[in-house]
Amino acid sequence: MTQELNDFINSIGELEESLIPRRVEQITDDFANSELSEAFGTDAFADVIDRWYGNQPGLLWEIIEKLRDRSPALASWANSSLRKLLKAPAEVIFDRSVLERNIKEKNGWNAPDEDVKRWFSALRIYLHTIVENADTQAKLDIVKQLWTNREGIRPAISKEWPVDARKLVGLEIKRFEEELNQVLTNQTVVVANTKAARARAREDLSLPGVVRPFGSRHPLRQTFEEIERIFLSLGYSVVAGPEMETPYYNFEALNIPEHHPARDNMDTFYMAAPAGASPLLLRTHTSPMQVRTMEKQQPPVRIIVPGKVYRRDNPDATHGFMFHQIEGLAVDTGITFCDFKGTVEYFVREFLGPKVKTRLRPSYFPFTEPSVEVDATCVFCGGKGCNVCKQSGWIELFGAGMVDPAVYGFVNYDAKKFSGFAFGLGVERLTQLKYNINDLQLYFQNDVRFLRQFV
Ligand code: FA5
Repeated sequence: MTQELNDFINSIGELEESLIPRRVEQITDDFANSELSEAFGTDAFADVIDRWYGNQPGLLWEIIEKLRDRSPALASWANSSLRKLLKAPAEVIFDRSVLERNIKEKNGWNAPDEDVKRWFSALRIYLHTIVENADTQAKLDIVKQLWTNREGIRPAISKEWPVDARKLVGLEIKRFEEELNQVLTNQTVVVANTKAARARAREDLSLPGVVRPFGSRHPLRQTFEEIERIFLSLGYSVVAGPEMETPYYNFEALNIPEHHPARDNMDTFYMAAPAGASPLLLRTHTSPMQVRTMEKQQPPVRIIVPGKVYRRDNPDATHGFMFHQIEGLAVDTGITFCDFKGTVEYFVREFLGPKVKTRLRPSYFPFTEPSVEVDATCVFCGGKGCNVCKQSGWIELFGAGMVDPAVYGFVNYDAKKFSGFAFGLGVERLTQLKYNINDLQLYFQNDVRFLRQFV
């Protein structure tokens, strides 16, 4: 039985869960009906009790704990069903059929005192064993309930004694209960002291404190916040726009008609649309918010638009299929190219440092005219020429330009009265330049060895 039982206990972790209750019940029945019954009345009884209920952790507690580890459902099943196992010794000791036989054989209740005493001393062995081996208050509570509950041992053994035996049994129960309470109280103190001692043993005030690592902001978030701070200080406001756009806002209203070659390098992901509805796409840049903002308000406009954009680009060291941009737009009366240049220079100096110089190179965007690429002197070599700037001394920063009057036509602005400029910053690119990061994919891999450098 013991070997079989040990095998069962060891296998609880792997057994199919639905089979476990049946198996535990079977073991409990076998135990109560054979091992325990056979041992009762012999010297082996104390040993059997000790093996099952004492003998830290004891087979009983071991089964309960294994079931608890296994699943909450088994834990709650175990709590109720193992009560049977806990009651088993008391049932064996006070087996009614044995008592009845005793009465019959002795022709009435004539010499049972030693028997009654023997039963209570067996009960004493049993309950004392589990109390003394209970190492938590929860286990002690289980024992207390086991004695006093409606379904517990005391009610079960208190009833239906022959008149002649009642006095002695009543006395034995009373004596036993006092003793049990005493043992429970003692063990409660032992458990509390052990717990406190364990806690004390763990506390070593001379040890250095535990350093809890703080999280930190992602480098891209830091760039966003830095750029937002710079433009907020110039009187810009921050607005957000939808990542799912219509082709109209993403292209047409920005002066990029269908079949215009400028769409080629901005291929993206299109959503299926219901028949007749205009398809939606993942925006390829933050520029659609220029149009959406101007549709809603008349100048003066000074906004920046941080956000995610998407393109059908293959991921590599300088490209992602998802990346971040910050759009800028300023429209008012009398805004000139000089204002544009001054703003760009101020931004670059604030972002990359006072020593950095800027230059503008002619470029092309359908929604700005003239269009430029803004370059900065290389932050790594100070303009002397190095690997990063391919010996040119300059690094390309972002595209920009004066808003093309054609765009004003889409938003009902008077192109004769208003003028302005726009720019589109690639956040990954600017962060790469600022911190000399050679691979854009690092931003998205969540490797703490990389991220920790930006704390
Ligand atoms: C544009 O997207 C324009 N909307 C910018 C603009 C706005 C111009 C307003 C004029 C006025 P472009 O396609 O060059 O431009 O992209 C802008 C920046 O996004 C690039 O400089 C680059 O830093 C970044 N970028 C472009 N494609 C990728 C990509 N696949 N992965 C990461 N960054 C990218």
